[in-house]
Amino acid sequence: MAVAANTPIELINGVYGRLAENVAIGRERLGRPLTFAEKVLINHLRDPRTQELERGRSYADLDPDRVAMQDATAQMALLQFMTAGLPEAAVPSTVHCDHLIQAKSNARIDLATANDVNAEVYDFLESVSAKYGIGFWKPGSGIIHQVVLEQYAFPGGMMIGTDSHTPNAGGLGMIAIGVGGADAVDVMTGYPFNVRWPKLIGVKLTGTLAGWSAPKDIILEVARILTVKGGTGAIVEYFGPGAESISCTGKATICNMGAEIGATTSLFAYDPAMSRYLASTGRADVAAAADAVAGELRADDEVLADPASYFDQVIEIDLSSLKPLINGPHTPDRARKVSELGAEAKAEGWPMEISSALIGSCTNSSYEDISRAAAIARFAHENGLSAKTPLLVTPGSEQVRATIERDGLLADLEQIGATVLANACGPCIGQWSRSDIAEGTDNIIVTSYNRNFPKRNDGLASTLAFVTSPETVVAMALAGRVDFDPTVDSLTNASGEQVTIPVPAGVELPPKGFTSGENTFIAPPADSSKVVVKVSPTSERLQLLEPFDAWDGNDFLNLPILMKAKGKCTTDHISAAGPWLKYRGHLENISGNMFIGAVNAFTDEIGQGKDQLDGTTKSFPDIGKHYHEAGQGWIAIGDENYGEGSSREHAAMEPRFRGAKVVLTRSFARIHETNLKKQGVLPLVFADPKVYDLIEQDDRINVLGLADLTPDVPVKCQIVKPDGTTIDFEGIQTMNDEQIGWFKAGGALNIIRQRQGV
Ligand code: MIC
Ligand code: SF4
Repeated sequence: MAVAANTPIELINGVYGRLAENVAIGRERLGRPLTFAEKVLINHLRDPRTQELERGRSYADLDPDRVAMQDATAQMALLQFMTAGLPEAAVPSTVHCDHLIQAKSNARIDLATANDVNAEVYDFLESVSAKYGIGFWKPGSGIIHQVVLEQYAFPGGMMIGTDSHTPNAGGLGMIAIGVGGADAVDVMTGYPFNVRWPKLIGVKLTGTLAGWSAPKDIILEVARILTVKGGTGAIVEYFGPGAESISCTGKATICNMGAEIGATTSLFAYDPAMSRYLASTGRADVAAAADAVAGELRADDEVLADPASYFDQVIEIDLSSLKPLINGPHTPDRARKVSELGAEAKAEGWPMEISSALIGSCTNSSYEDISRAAAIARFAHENGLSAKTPLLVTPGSEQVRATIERDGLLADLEQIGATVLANACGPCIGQWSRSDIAEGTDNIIVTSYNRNFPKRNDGLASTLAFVTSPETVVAMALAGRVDFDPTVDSLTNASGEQVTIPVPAGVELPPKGFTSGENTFIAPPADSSKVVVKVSPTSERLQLLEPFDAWDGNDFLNLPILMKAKGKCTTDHISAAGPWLKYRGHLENISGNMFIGAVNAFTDEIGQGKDQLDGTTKSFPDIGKHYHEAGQGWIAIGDENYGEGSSREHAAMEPRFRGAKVVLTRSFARIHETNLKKQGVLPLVFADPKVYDLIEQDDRINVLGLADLTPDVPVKCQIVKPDGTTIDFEGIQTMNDEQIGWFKAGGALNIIRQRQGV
């Protein structure tokens, strides 16, 4: 299959050609009008006539139009794909090199360094892409989600991506779902993508954004309302008169950060802003095709008139009264108005000075974002102001970088002291070689990113990170303080005058059009028979995968508790990023980070606990290694929303590799729960959350009746106390028959391998 640097119009026409018929089937089967998300989902069902459509209950088999993978997750996804025995990927797929570039000096030097230090991994990804008909975006092309929005996304399409912010493409009306690599392998091997038929949350937007308020403030407000787990199992569909007032890239910002509330995805209906974006990015043909079916690229009128009857939950936000927000630290749902941050910082004893300000990331690095940030910078320079903190800028893509350079926007930012980094994730994922602050020094950073978990940006536990809009970040960089509210406060310039920053005026799309910059795409060759995929057996960064063992048919008895996590335990806590990104293609080496960020509920220590085999205190990864070598299966216990954040399946594969049998929590984040199922680890949820408190360090856990696992029937479990007494409890499991099959086979990949006869 030829994979190009865009989605062929024939593919899009195919999707639109069957849309009306499938929507009619959906309306008839459900006996009611449909929301936009339902239309897109039904149009991608493998069998729209017979699949069950019960929200929050049935599992659906869907056929996405595309797969996208980024370099930090593609390695494991493609190592798994390689063991499946297929000659090429069954659907158009792409790999994007964005996560592995470390930000240290500037774009040119950092990219050259990345090409050098990551050569082995880039060579592997380029050759494995060539071998299996996958498009390859070289380092420097930009962040996966921005490139997908510019090149591949289309209204009414459906894709999956091995990154939790894949829903960014919802800004262009696509159902785009973040998944682990094993889900991508399903689709690339021609099997359907299986996901729970989602619940639907409707967000009605009225009014228009005014003053300093930006699209980012809408999603920060939604995060405040719904919290980090409020979107779990749901698609968030935005509609209402306010929706049309937001640019396509602004919509993408909102959908992108839907990952922070655990939503399956988020999307907006097709509208003129999307059409303008398509035309500006060289896809007027896609806009024309979408125009022809525009009536079905939106919710039915009845739904818009009476949303409460069709959505499981409806939230209404008046954009005209929405004030600029800033969320953090440590969690993206801790919101307050920018104007209130100073008082809160004082009350909490946080530093008042900002140590660094950063704009960019897949959430906020569009032309419009940079143009608003640059407008502030231009004004500041003309009025004798400059940044009082380091200001780091990561453009979202090579196309955005080349265009903002041509249009003088980068120069505007550099004039106030900004440093332009490579078109990559950089400090958003701990790829920030920061030397100005040492561990233990409390300091505040403000970013236009999406996540602000501890240690996420610079690896320092003492950094407090806040997320806000790019324009607010730049204004705060000029002030250098958290108690600055750009909507009312003024700044003193170099000549001692008071300067008030005017409301930043952005430009939705480049008036002279985009310029594509350097060509960074490599299409796979027509004949890949001569391509050799090289993995050195002595490599520290890449390791071929061995299939995991199948379940041995026995109940799990006397499992020691390797780790009981207290409070937030995100995938960053389970499998840290930053320096560990270099081992993303080497399961054994990356297992050295297993649970190093988790807070031990028995001791409050981070990353270490008691080895039950020898009674000593060790790091969690060392305990895992010891249990593995001793053949001792074990269990991990988690709190609420366990596995929040990233799609990285390493957070499931490392425990699996080291012998985890069960992960038992108060609740799971969607992608992580699926990743555990896919790898053959049993995810269970306490039927009674209070049982979590009864589990002590030296207890063991029994998980019984596994031979009779039945969809949705809770599993009988016991806490075994050191004196042999037991406490019975139930573990809820949410597996369907197919997923029970994955568990028994020792992971979904073993089933694919059996089917392929390898
Ligand atoms: C993230 O933002 O946390 C990441 C890094 O992009 C992850 C993917 C990864 O861990 O490689 C995500 O969002 O899924
Ligand atoms: Fe990259 Fe950050 Fe976006 Fe993840 S959230 S894809 S690390 S820019």
